[in-house]
Amino acid sequence: MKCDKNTMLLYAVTDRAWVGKMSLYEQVEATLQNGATCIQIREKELGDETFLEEAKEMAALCKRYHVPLIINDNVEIAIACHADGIHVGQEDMKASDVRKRVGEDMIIGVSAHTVEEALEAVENGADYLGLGAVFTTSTKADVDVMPFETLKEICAAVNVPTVAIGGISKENVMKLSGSGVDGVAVISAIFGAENPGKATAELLEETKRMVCL
Ligand code: 3NM
Repeated sequence: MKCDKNTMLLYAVTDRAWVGKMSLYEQVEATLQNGATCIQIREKELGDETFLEEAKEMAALCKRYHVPLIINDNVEIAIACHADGIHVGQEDMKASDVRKRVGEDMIIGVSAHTVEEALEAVENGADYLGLGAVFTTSTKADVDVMPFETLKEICAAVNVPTVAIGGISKENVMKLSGSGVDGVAVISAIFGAENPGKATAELLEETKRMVCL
């Protein structure tokens, strides 16, 4: 499966910091029921065995909703759970090395912060780009806020789908209008919400307005 720009529309990235009243599985199912177009499992602390168990469950869940599952950073887990894709940052494996390991069919996403990084990632075989942080965020440490102009320049410079990330909420998503991004990736706006399903539905409506759907 290759990456379609509609897949980027509302891209939900998990964070178990918000697990409490609902399990991560329940949170993800609620987002799927309310229109998330892509799910990324992002686990920074979990051991490989537990991560793989979770990834397999999530892969089966996403398949039921016909929504692609992307694994953050861990190529071996992505292969083992038959994920649709893998997402890597600038400090992780290069897209060209990931491609050698995962084969032609898996979606490869790469985080980029400048036009140079974006062009290099595409050259190396990225199927989509994650661009951020577009707003200040407390979810990830040490991220710089990307000027709107840079976001716009990157979107104009590349021929792959793009998704904005970082501090995006239903209140500010319209500020990305005119940037050229195909959608938004969020953590706290969905997983930090009291009701992740409702938060997904509301953000989806605003995001559709932002990309003029
Ligand atoms: N990557 P929230 S910002 C995982 O700029 C991640 O590359 C970023 O979380 C980047 O939606 C970020 O809660 C955190 O702000 C996104």
